[in-house]
Amino acid sequence: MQFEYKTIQLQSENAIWRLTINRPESLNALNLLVLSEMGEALRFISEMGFEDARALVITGSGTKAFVAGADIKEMASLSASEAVQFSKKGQSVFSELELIKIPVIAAINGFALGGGLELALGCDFIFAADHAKMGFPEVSLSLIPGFGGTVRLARAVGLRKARELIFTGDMLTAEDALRSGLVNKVVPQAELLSSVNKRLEAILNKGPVAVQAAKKTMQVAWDMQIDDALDMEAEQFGELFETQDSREGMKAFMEKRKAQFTGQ
Ligand code: CO8
Repeated sequence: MQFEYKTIQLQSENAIWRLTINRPESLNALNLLVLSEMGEALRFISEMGFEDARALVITGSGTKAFVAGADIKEMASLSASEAVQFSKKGQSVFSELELIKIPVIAAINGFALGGGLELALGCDFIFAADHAKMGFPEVSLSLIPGFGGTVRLARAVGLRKARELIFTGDMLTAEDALRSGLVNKVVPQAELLSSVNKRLEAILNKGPVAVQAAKKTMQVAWDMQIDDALDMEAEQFGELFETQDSREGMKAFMEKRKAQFTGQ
């Protein structure tokens, strides 16, 4: 399938989609067009059925940068109200990413700065190449993160570490990021996409409706009071008992065979 995007590339293999931010001349910086095209691509993928879309990998083109932030050259001329609009546009695309049904893995192949790290934080997991560097350098521009970073970084690494990173603008190496719990795994650049695919295999063998329910429950319950969150978990747990896959999963266990899931 051919797509007409100018700033991203979208491809799929065996129902695993890969979205590549493709502006290498600007270290894949996010401008309004990238955000619009990403939003369009996410809506396209989210309308697909189980057979056609099982997971999404997000990466940047080349080996130098995942995404080096929002496009500073485009941002420099924004008025205050245009900056609010730009911020809200990025926030809404990354929230769509967070809520898309299928698992999403960020494959950080170089610098992930500012808006780039905010993009990665909207993904379910982060894998990083060993030369990757990440951080929030916005204070060096006398700005703050504006695509969700002030909220999501604290949730990922805790408020104290997040404050330190955002107040100083320091960059973390991939190994530091691993130690902080910001990334799940660090691998050599040449193995980045194959490692992501290998991890995805472990997920794709499992009941897809259950993985989606786990994603939704963990995402939505995060903002709830504990009693409401536990109610939601119980409801989602119950709903799975209405699926063929959960019957098949439990039956296969008892019959000592591998379950055949259909996404129903
Ligand atoms: N925006 C636009 N262009 C960029 C960006 C960027 N974020 N990053 C790099 N580029 C461009 C450079 O200008 C350069 O272009 P040119 O050759 O035309 O001068 C090209 O990419 C290559 O970059 P460098 O020559 O700088 O490469 P280096 O290897 O010397 O340095 C760095 C790499 C360290 C990554 C460096 O490019 C850098 O510091 N980039 C900016 C990083 C940054 O500050 N990111 C945060 C941006 S602000 C942000 O993300 C806020 C998000 C929320 C927005 C809310 C809206 C209001």
